[in-house]
Amino acid sequence: MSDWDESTLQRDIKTEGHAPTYTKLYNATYNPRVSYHYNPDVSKYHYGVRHPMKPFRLMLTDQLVISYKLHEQMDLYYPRRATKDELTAFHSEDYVDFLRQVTPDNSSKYLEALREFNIGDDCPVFDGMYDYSSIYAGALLDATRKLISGTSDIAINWSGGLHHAKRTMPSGFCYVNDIVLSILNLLRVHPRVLYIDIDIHHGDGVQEAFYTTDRVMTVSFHKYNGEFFPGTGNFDEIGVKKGKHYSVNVPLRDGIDDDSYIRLFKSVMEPLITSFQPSVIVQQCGADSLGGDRLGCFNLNIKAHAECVKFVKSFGLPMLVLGGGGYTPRNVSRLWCYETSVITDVQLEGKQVPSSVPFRSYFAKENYLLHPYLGERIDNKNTKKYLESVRIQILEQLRFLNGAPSVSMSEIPPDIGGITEEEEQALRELNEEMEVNKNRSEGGVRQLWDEKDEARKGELVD
Ligand code: V1D
Ligand code: CA
Repeated sequence: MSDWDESTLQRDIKTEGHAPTYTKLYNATYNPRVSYHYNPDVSKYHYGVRHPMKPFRLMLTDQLVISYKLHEQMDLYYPRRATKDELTAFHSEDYVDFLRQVTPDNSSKYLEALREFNIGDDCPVFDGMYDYSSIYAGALLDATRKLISGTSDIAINWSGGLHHAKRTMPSGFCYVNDIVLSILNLLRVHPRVLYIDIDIHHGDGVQEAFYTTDRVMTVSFHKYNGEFFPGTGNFDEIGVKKGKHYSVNVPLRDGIDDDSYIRLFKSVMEPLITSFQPSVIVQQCGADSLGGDRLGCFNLNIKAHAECVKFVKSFGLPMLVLGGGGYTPRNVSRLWCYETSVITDVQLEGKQVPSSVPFRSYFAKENYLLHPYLGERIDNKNTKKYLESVRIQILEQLRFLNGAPSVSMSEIPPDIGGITEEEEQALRELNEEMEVNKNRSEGGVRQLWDEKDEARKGELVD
């Protein structure tokens, strides 16, 4: 497709409909099976007119993905909702019951509970709030099952990534913490889970849930000045007990640019992945770290954000890719569509979004470009000296890791449901084998895990 002058030339939509929308890039070494998990019902919910979280951005994203025909490169799933039992694997029963029962019409009967459960401007009671939460959580559990069964190498759920929700309360637009639910499931089969969060806000809910364990390493890049929501995420939050050193925080100032962000991201993540040796990676790709975001204050362009996803993918580990924040819907959808193309190894054709995109007028402001320039809008307060000190402090923290912790599978979390009987049986066998071998050296255990990862692919069918 050419980059034509919109004002003088008529689009020939019929001809354009046959033009290729992407070129497949063949990768000789790694061709992951990618699955895409999207329940269109999630985009129908509404937090309220003045609220910045707009679930319809998910519909816009899906429409771009489909218009570029990226569905041809993935297995598509229409996931079911999460059940109450699945939600209470992390959340308290009282809180889940409250979410199920309260509505805008009956909320006056729940005044005390509204206070107790931190309901307010950020997390209002809106129509269908429980259904919305169980839809996005169900989508991530579906994606997680595909990874666990070994039938996907990378599973995408742009509706997930609501990283602030706590066990007994919502926080920062997040009611249910789908990420924690997903990681609890992954821990049943994976010795070490790495969680990476590039939303501009600190991934506090996920960090808190796994603060005492060395089996989940959480890493969040975010704006930090002690006041910016949620106010946490300084260097000194490193985890406690067994989890000490397994929470990593990268506090950034306003206005960080593409080159500095990518350089810092790679220079931290490369040694971290090599040292922790995760067997699976969950990446939250909040789009509010883009330049021009309604709530954000960084200067990142879409390609820089996506470079972080590409870099993580290059390690060839099973991966869950999630959404998160993002408050300029047209940029959110451009980003997540482009990241879908990076994950599926295709190059999108043309500079403008396809003419077949419904709601194409949303992209008119930047002449329909897929990659509008989003940089240099905010003064960059991250000096070279500051970024170097951030890098050094984090590398210093990584020195305490002493390689990957070996794992006794007796440490798996309590039954959390959502796994089939067949998978349970395969897991029992794996755990028994692990017990037999628990006196092996650390290197041997790691090798055993590799062997088991291979075995699991055949044993666990979806
Ligand atoms: F601007 C608003 C208008 C209406 C309602 C809320 C907001 C708003 C903007 N920023 N709320 C915030 C943040 N809250 C506060 C607190 C309220 N004060 C008393 C302090 O500053 C919350 C920002 C949440 C960000 C969520 C997220 O992007 O990290 C996310 N990730 O996944 C899903 C959401
Ligand atoms: Ca973050």
